[in-house]
Amino acid sequence: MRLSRSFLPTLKENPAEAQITSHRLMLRAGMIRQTAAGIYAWLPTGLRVLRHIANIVRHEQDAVGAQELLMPTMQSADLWKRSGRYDAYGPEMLRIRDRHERDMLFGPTNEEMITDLFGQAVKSYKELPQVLYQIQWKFRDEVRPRFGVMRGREFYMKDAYSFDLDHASAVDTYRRMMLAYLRTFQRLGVRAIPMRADTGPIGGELSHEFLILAPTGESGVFFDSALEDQDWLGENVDLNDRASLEKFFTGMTSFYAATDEMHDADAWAKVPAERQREGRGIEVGHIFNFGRKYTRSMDIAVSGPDGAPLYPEMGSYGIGVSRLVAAIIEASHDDNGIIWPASVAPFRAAIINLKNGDAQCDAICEKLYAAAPDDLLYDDRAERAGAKFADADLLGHPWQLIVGPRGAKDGKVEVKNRRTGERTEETVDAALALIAKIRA
Ligand code: 5CA
Repeated sequence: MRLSRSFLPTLKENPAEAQITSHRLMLRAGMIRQTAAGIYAWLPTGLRVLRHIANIVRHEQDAVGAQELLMPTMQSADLWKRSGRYDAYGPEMLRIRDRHERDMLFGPTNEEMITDLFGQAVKSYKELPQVLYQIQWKFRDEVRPRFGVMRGREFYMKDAYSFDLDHASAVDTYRRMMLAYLRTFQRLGVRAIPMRADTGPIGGELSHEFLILAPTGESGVFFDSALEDQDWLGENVDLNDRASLEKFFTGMTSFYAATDEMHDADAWAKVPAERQREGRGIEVGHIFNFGRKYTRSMDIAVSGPDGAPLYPEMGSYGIGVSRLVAAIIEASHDDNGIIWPASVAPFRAAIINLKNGDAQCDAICEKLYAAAPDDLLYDDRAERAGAKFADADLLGHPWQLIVGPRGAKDGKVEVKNRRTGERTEETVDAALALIAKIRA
């Protein structure tokens, strides 16, 4: 992308309406704009990050055998009347009446719709287990939408739903999903700590929340720092073996982790003092096993081994994809702007031409840019160097490839690492190799 032609409305000043860093930086970096209270348009740079996150989420869901589908945002109230949640859900549900006076709603979540779809298609226990997911917009009419996309009214969520024959098999599914989540967050370049959670209105007994540490988080958290040191991508788990899943899960849950709601002072006291971590966290994911709550209330059964009707055990598994964009920024920024983990950065690197129109500078920049034009941001504007550096730091590209007349004479590019601030002088070929390496 050539910056001179991009729709990238950055702001120099801090917008008055933003109270937390991520909201401020997302507005300043031209990623989002508010269009109504708690409702945001995703501008090109913001959308790139949202897509990168969604793709990593998708990849790890597929890896544990979940299948993607896409359900509509608009739902019929009849579905929710069947489960009894239409009245129970309260004012957070946006209710709409169509021209035929039919009650509709903008989905806040999809348990009812997926259970109905499942019931129409699956008739025999032999077709279980099934895990289905979508990445789709949700609407919750929050009383106090705030902090930008962190707590929006319209937000992007990955929601998965599982159907199993019995409780033991539902627990296996839950554990596979747990592993998928840990791997997803690790690939996103953040640490999200799983904590035992209250099941709330969704119901059920087995539930974990995933929290990213940040001072602006809404929950207090207590955890054993050993959880931050695990390499979940390297963890060898046989997804088809119950004993292997159990070993992984008991190992993981043996480390203390709880939000203030579930905190247990006695268990906490047993964690070695040097490993005790206390702080605040942002909830970026939540997984639940709720047994037969919806299959029973909506009367969705398959025929069991003996021919008798059998109500599948269910779970649901959410990731706040749009909230993650803000949460990653809360966890990874400095005074100058965002510091993107390479896996989700809008661009692999920025190319900064310090002297547009200089034949050598232009030639090197064009050569670098040609290596990945869709994935590099080439600052070819007729701006001062200082303004270009400030924008590159604000936007948070993991690398800056700086081309000035002095270096260009010798065919050299200055390479700056945004996170460490380290600068090295490289040949054009070395810079090209770096471009190839990032997110390859
Ligand atoms: N049906 C279940 C899981 S599929 C469910 O809805 N779970 S949830 O209510 O916990 O939402 C899942 C995730 O969506 C949360 O962990 C959070 O990261 C995100 N989320 C929830 N409400 C909002 C909101 N108002 N703005 C942004 N993200 C939100």
